[in-house]
Amino acid sequence: MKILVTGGAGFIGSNFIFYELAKHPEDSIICVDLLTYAGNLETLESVMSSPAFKFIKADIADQQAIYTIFESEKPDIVVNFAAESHVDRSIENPALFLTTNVMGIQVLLDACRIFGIGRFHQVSTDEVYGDLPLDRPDLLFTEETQIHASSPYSASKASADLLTLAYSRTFKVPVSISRCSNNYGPYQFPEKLIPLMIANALNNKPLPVYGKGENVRDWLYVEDHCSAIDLIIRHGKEGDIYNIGGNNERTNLEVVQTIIHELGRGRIEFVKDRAGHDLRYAIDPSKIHRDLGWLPSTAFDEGIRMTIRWYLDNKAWWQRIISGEYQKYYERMY
Ligand code: NAD
Ligand code: TDX
Repeated sequence: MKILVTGGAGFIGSNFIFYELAKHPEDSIICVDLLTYAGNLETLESVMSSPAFKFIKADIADQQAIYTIFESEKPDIVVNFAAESHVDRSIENPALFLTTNVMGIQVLLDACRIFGIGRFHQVSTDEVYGDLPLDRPDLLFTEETQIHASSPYSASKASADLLTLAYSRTFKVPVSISRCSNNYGPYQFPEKLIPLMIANALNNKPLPVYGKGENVRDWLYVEDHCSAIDLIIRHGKEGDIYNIGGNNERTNLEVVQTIIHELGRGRIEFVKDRAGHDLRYAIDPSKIHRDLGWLPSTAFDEGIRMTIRWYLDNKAWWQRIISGEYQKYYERMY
């Protein structure tokens, strides 16, 4: 089987490529990525020379480029990770989020419709459901929860989900959607909470916690997200949505304090809150467990230790990022 993975030079996409090549050596992967600030070919170094892997630099919103790839490569499955993925950047520049996350997916779905596909899988997020109150731990997002996006990022991802479902109903494109909670693990860009805090602590910079640090996120080790997507694209029902999460809720403050404890260093600085900051995300993953037998295999305490170890062992990877384009953005934000 030939799997076209978009956004494979980013955090989750690259981890998915490693997972697939190891688990299904009979399959081949074509990675299509624009190599934006978040895409890093260095991450894919270990698979670049594999005969089962091919990299193509292209923009998912570039119709001609995408049609040419579909025509020449004839993929069996498309897994779409490509996106602008950072909420704070979407508050700074919403337009880019619409171009990639909405127009880009329309181009991909049209390509699937025109050239044919076995499955188009959209990698979505729990953020499309909006947020939950902090004082109602009984409430969780299910697949039936109404879409209620808060940020330009989550609105663009919700639009992508709606387009995916529309192409399924109108054009009978075989689709599936997964909505996952916050991921963490190796190769995450150091603008997201966990790698930013690790990098700042190691660079003797303050750890910027938004507001009072009371917001809650539901954390999942990236490999568990990859195993869930692998199951959905092979055994998931066409047209279905699957929530993915590990029942691992933590306040931001708890996460940052864990990192400080594990590293033995780091100083918190409470900073201005994010505009429209979602209070709490919490996924009910019972459908994917019931229907596909999926369960996460990495507990948070173990996952955070493995992640910290990875950032300690791979300083060159993230130090290069911090000294480059990201630095300019970082200076504008703080
Ligand atoms: P990331 O920012 O690390 O990677 C995104 C990748 O997409 C980069 O390699 C980038 O170069 C590429 N890209 C961006 N615009 C492109 C375009 N126009 N054409 C082709 N490639 C383009 O993101 P991530 O954290 O790995 O997230 C991957 C996907 O998973 C996203 O769709 C995101 O919405 C979703 N998701 C992320 C999380 C999370 O916690 N990180 C949770 C749930 C869902
Ligand atoms: O410096 C920071 N300080 C801080 O307190 C940063 C970067 C974040 N935060 C807070 C904001 C959030 O409550 O930490 C929490 C996590 O922030 P992010 O890492 O930016 O993630 P989040 O906004 O929750 O979105 C993530 O999860 C869902 C991903 O970035 C999305 O791509 C995914 O869809």
